[in-house]
Amino acid sequence: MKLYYIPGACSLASHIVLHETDASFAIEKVDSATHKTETGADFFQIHRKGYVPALQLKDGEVLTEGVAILQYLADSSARNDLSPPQGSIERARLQSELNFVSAELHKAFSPLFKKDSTEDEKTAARKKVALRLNDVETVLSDGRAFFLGKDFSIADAYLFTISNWTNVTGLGLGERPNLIAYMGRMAERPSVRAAMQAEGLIEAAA
Ligand SMILES: N[C@@H](CCC(=O)N[C@@H](CS)C(=O)NCC(=O)O)C(=O)O
Repeated sequence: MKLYYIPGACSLASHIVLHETDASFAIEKVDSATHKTETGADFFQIHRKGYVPALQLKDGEVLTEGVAILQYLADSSARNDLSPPQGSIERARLQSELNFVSAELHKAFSPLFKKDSTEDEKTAARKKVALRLNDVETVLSDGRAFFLGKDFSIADAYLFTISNWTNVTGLGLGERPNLIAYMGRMAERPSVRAAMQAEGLIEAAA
């Protein structure tokens, strides 16, 4: 398998889960400005919408949309603890939180990254992000270690990746002690460190 990624973008969630599964995979960087990959390929020829993540499977099919990629990686892994079984209420809760991160948190950040956003759009985006992060803080305030409870799931890879954008946008995590502690725990997870190192976001341990 090959993951097309932009360093620190939402594709980091898929990258983290690839490390969780011990799958055999390669990564290829995409330049967000030129849409060329690091081997010189035109990324639009690989994924017509031109955005990451895109996961090229062994048979050549290119799977897109982060939530679908995360679920596919969990379901096709030898590990059975990255996602609850199909048909269970726990699985439905996972889908609920994956959709929350995708539609409510991830997309709330978008105006902060667009060059042509107005100041009003950016102010509204900051408010929306704050509202969504407050909700995450409420969820984590019962002392749970992970987003869905006591166990790591694919939702954590996605929540960590998007919440980490509070760094690059200068928003910070604010007065959210549970989220701050959660982000600290996640940042120490070997899969998170491995993916972040490979994307050049953090240095390798000395
Ligand atoms: N709906 C897509 C959105 C993916 C997306 O927003 N990708 C961004 C990075 S986080 C991207 O590739 N932007 C560059 C571009 O659109 O050219 C998903 O959830 O996978």
